[in-house]
Amino acid sequence: MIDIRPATAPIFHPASAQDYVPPLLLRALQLRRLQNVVRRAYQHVELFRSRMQERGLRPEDIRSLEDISRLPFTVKTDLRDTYPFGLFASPMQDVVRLHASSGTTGKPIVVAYTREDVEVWTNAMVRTLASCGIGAGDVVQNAYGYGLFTGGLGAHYGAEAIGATVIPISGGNTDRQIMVLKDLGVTAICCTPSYFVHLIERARELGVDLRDLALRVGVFGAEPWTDSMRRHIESNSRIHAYDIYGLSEITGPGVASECGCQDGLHIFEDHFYPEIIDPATGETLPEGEEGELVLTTLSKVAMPILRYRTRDVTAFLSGPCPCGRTLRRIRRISRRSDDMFIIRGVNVFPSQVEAALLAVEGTLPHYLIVLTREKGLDRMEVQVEVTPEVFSDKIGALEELQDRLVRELDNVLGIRAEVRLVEPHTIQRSEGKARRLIDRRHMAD
Ligand code: DLL
Repeated sequence: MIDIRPATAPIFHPASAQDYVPPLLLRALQLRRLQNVVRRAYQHVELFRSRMQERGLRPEDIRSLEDISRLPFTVKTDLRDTYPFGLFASPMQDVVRLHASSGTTGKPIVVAYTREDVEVWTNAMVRTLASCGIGAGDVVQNAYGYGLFTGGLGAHYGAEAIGATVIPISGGNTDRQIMVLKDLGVTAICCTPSYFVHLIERARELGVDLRDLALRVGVFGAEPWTDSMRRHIESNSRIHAYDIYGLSEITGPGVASECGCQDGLHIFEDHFYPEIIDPATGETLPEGEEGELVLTTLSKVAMPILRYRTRDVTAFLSGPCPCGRTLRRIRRISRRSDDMFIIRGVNVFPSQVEAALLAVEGTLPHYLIVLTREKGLDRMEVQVEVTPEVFSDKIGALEELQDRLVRELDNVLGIRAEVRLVEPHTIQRSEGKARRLIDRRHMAD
């Protein structure tokens, strides 16, 4: 049994009233907002207008929510191709904030907010924090990066607006993070899950056991993580670890959040309209089927986005949530469709590797997948750190652990991977999004 501090009584914040609206009212609101946003996109953004015209579509043709499927998709390259301001629907005079997200290649994408957009974003973050059980009186250590990344300022505005005390520490400087956690009576922390795993470990080295502190909630997101990782975090820190989701193109954090039930993330549907499609055909999938999440901003002024293909893979959860929220839930995002790699003909996602590794006792949740090609043959090596106890044990124990991991990976993935056990601290720690995969196969071509 995981020993977790009891949650405080559920917190209801007035901003969360929208989380409980009867579905019929919500649908009516969504339709009105969808019609507005389509009109705005059509009038002010050349790309949306020309794509709609190509389909013979005019804003008045959107008469029901189902009509959304007649609209064209938007993809990441559209944001790159129109860099920097091509998708703005407002003059710069009305834009009060710019953020940017650097992809792995080429130019970043730039996103814009009017004052009203910042208010909507803040409202979504207040509702996110409230659903994670945070309210006035909490002391929130915000270790998401401040800057062009949306995590830092997004969480900051939400935490301030909810009436909590915010410590804007940003990412990095781990020893100072631990001092602050301990000395300033921090009750909630916001950061990536991988960074929190690092904090737990470093705290232990400094003689601090997070289980003894006032910390009771973690608001984790910005990267995929598994339920096994949640169990590791909760049992090693005695906090409730919640998953929050968002992306710069749509607003930043605050698109969806878990509630106290920790069973799926509620989408703030009054601002972000979700669809799940078959990534191959673009067709909308029936409820419960796994596919690509597509989002339309319903309230964005400066940069409305129609049917954005997130590449994030999930499914709608059916049935009402015991928390009483009427907002639809999605399953936690375990992967991106473009995360997948193919090794010897088998499709593999990093999250499957994580689940396999954490199922075996003696490993730490620090791992790296390295793909290489030798004489035309793909090789997959999984480097994983082992606990200091295992590492200092006899050679035999290490070999046995290695065999167990190879077998577990074979079970889960259906292929044989090589496993390299490494000492604690060998794999580079990240202060933000962790890097789990290095693909060196192209170098051999
Ligand atoms: O990561 C916004 C954010 C900040 C979300 C803080 C949550 C907390 P981007 O840098 O634009 O924005 O990256 C967005 O990160 O499309 C997903 O692939 C991934 N992602 C975000 N949250 C989660 C999550 C921020 N909870 C991209 N689970 C998204 C899995 C996530 N993946």
